[in-house]
Amino acid sequence: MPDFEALKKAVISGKRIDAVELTKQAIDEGVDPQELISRYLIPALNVVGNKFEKKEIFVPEMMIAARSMQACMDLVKPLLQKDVNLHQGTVVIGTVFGDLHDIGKNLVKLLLESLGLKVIDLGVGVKSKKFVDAAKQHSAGIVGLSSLLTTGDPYVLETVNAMKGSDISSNVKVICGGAALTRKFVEETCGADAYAKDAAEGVRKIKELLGIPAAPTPSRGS
Ligand code: B1M
Repeated sequence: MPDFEALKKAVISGKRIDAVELTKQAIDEGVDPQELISRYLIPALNVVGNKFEKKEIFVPEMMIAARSMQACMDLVKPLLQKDVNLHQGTVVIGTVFGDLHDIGKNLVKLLLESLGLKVIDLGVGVKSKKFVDAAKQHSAGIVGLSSLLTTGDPYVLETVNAMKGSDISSNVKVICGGAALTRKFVEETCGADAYAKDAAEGVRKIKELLGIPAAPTPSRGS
């Protein structure tokens, strides 16, 4: 069995080379890449967040841990990119203005691309106008906002308002996710079409909003 606890520890303590080596081992042993991300890599960063909150570590350590996670994600990425040529629709995605966190956004992007959706990634610190302009330019069916900081709430609201007040509002749905957000704020206060608590829910809701049928559940014994 791959040493998952060692992998978590390597990410938490920012030992990038060890983290990469342990990820390679897990991949070689056939561990499911999505499980690797959701059961070990994301929880490792949650531990980092808790340590930061308790002032046991500071921004540089948090940054080094994030880089280790990203190096592991780079290894997992090709395993998730399967049906990239299906073109089932276009999604514009970005982290809201004032916020530089992008690991969650990148994960959502990766999962969407693996389903054959075209993703226009606007990066981090994105202003509301840029979301609207990109949605128009690319005839997107969905605009996805990521927000990790509570100070980002006004920009989430501003961006949803800008999308809903634009002349393309009837063609584009808006979905928001990220640790700072709640369903109530996103759907009731901002009036977005959907909130997603994690990447898997985000992908499922984006498919629903675009009218893409859910994958058939394998029948018993198949
Ligand atoms: Co920052 N940071 N950080 N940070 N950081 C948090 C978010 C924080 C909660 C840590 C803490 O205090 N516990 C805290 C925010 C507190 C708050 O606002 N309530 C915080 C802070 C305060 C800060 C700074 C202000 C610190 C400072 O400078 N004093 C600063 C802000 C800089 C800025 O943005 N302007 C800062 C900086 C950084 C680093 C640069 C060091 C680094 C980011 C590196 C990077 O992203 N490239 C960093 C990190 C790594 C974190 C933590 C530890 C981990 C974030 C992460 O990547 N998680 C984080 C604590 C935590 O979250 N536990 C923290 C893994 C990732 C996969 O999860 O992004 O939540 P997440 O995405 C999830 C879901 O939220 C969802 O799906 C993903 C997977 O399931 N999701 C979506 C996200 N976007 C979605 C979009 C969707 C759908 C789902 O549809 C479109």
